[in-house]
Amino acid sequence: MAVDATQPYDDQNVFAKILRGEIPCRKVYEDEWSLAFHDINPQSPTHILVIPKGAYVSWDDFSAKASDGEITGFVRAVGFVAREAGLVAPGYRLLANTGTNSHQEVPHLHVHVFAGRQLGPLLA
Ligand code: DGP
Repeated sequence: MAVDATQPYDDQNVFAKILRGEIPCRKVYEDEWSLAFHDINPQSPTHILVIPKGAYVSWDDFSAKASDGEITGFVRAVGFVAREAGLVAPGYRLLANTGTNSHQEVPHLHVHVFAGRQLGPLLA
């Protein structure tokens, strides 16, 4: 079910459980601010999710409430993950679904990193 991006943070969401180590993930990268892991249902040969460690429902919540350190750390982590995976030269796409119309399903901010094939038009 799609997420209402204005809802309060639900600490029982699946990415909160991954952050607490209650359910496993295939980890790609972790630092003070961020965790990156492979999507369970990949839509491209490389499909990584990068999430902030803080409790933010969506891009809206994060951009409004996160500290400058969290925002800088998270943005740098997304770039680092893509660079370390060798995705810069072939190219990659970032996507952060926010709210009902975008089809956001997990109510913890996540940036999708899609790569490994020629991607289609932006709004498929
Ligand atoms: P979105 O529609 O933008 O909210 O994308 C949610 C993504 O999260 C979707 O591509 C599948 C992925 N996902 C959902 N549950 C899990 C999980 O338990 N583990 C992992 N690794 N990914 C998950």
